[in-house]
Amino acid sequence: MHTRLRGLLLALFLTLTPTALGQVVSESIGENIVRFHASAEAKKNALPSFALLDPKMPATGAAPASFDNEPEFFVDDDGRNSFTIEIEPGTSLYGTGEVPGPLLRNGRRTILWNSDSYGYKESTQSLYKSHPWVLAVRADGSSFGVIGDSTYRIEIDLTDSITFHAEGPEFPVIVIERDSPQEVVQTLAQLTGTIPMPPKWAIGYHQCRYSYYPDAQVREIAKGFRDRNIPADVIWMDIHYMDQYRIFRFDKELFPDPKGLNEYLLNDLNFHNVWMIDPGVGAETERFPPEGYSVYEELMEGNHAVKTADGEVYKGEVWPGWCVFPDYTQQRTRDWWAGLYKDFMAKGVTGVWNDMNEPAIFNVVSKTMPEDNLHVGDPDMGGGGDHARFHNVYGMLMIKATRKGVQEANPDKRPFVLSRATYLGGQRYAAGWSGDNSADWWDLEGSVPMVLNMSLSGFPFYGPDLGGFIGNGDAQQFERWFAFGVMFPFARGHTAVGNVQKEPWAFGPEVEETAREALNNRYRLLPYYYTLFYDAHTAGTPIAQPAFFADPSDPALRTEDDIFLIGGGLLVKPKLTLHGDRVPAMPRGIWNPLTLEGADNPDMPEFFIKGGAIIPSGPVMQYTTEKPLDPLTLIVALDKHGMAKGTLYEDSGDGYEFERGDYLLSTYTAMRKGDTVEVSLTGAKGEQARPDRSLHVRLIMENGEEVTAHGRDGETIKVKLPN
Ligand code: NBV
Repeated sequence: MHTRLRGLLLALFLTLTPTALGQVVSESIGENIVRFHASAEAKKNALPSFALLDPKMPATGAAPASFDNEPEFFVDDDGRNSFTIEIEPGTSLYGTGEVPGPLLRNGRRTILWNSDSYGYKESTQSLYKSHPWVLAVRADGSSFGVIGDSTYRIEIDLTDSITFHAEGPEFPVIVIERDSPQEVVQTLAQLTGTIPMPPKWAIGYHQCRYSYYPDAQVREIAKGFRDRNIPADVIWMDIHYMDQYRIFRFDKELFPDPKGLNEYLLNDLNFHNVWMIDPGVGAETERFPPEGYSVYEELMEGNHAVKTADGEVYKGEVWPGWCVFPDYTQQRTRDWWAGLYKDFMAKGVTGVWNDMNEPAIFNVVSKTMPEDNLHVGDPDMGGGGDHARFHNVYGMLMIKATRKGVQEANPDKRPFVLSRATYLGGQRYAAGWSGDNSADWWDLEGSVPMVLNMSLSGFPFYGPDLGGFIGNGDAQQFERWFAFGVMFPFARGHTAVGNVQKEPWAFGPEVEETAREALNNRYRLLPYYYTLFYDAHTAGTPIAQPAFFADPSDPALRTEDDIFLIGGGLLVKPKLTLHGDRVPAMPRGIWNPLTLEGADNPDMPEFFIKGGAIIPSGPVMQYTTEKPLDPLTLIVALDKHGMAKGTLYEDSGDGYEFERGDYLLSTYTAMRKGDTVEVSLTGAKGEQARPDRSLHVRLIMENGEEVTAHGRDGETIKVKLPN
């Protein structure tokens, strides 16, 4: 090329891109998964990944020549390392983790910086979690996903392209190309990890409050569920159980015998328990005389604390007053932290709740620790660095350590940990919730897209504080929220100190009845939910799914967040607005109205089953392990070919024997033959013997009417179609 022309073109290029960088390096890290670096230098200096299962994931070869979805790297006017991926018209953008507002993220800006965002609303730019991830669905339904693999503060700008601006050094960009959004999300899970299989009790209903105390109230609330026949599995202990807010310590007056309490809950009421642990360790001050708070002493003696830029132990104010903070970037500190759970769990604790782990700090404008604080950082995470680098992964490293501790304390049980802060990939360690929402119709409605975008960001085990954390709300709002909210993967009622009581019965008999019906439905559908958790664990398939998953090429569904799917087969249509004045777009094809309990209750959601789906269900139970799955009821809807298919996963509900074959994964198939439908077992995996049990079939017709038939599991059941 003529030198002057080349010069001109280069000048033009440089004016168009704020600061163009060197030659982009691209490499495959899987089939149609390409990792891009801004330059060879950037590749050489890339920090290990916190998101990926393998922090130093090796390249598998050169990027395919056909892969043309390439980021353009540049440095923006603020000096931030940035990249842009252009999108074709008709491309819908989702993900970006925990975000307020609608499902569709086109036109939005999100700032990834884990923040204690009490009372967030649509304009809040940073919530508690950071997911540098965008899912893009093109007009034809083909899809791609983008990871901006940096832990620093990132601005994701989706105003007219996919643009990331990160405050730290140059970082790799990973692009996943697939035929459908489902495959992109599954591939994200392969790269960043799937959820561990939860204990079965954790997919039941959870009752929480900030806080139930003293222990007598905990007993009374748990018993309140059993006396009223309202299903529930777990009761939660918030910070008031602690002795002067000191973690791993119980208030001697309010909770004199935590072991006795936990034993009573489990043995007498079949309730599991979850107790809160925050990261801030109360420092010994005048308020807390040095009479031997071993957690603090060990932390100081073991040199486990996060330091200031001057190398002093950093102190920040949280619940106990001045606190010091474990530096979870070191394996030895995570091991120490994990070890603290030994005695704690020995008190019969069954689950742990890590709150405030952004980390949240009181009385400072930033609401967190200074960005120039120092973390030691093990060599495998690229060594130490400032808080600006580790802020967004602080919570994730905490739950990594917590999970390890909980696991080691009870090696034969599956841990349950809930976290407020986390980062892309954090689904490997804990479930999550949407923090301090409000008892407000905006929050009620917004809880659907929040759950969905987290699900689309590889984080399926998630839900909001049902009924709202901040404020009282009212009976109608609570009733509506509860009625559909217990269908979310993580189903927990919670509210703040000072609010009215918000147990299912607290708003009177009508609301109580709705709550009972809603929970009865959740518990009837437990076999389906448990199977979906297994699918999430093994294949990374999201549990709650957006309507557009039913038909990614239907433009009408791209913005639809008034309805959601549970698995591929069940559609939930909640009553989201006070007057029920919005009509959602429904997916095309066969979706038959499904009658569940409370079908004539105007506050209950409507349910639909997809033509072609078989949904396994069971008897109503008061807790997840109350009864054997007998009868097993298969809810069936035929597709246009007169076929349907579904699976059922069963195991002991806890422990790890399932990894050694002790499970049963059954495939059921329905087929229309003339005027009958035959439902049979067409596949079985796993070593667990098939229980000798009744099998019921509910064949749901297009108008919602149903025909039923009964037999034994393993036999073919024939259902006669009505004329
Ligand atoms: O531990 C108290 C609360 C907790 O109930 C809530 O769920 C967390 O998001 N916690 C925040 C601390 C203070 C809230 C004002």
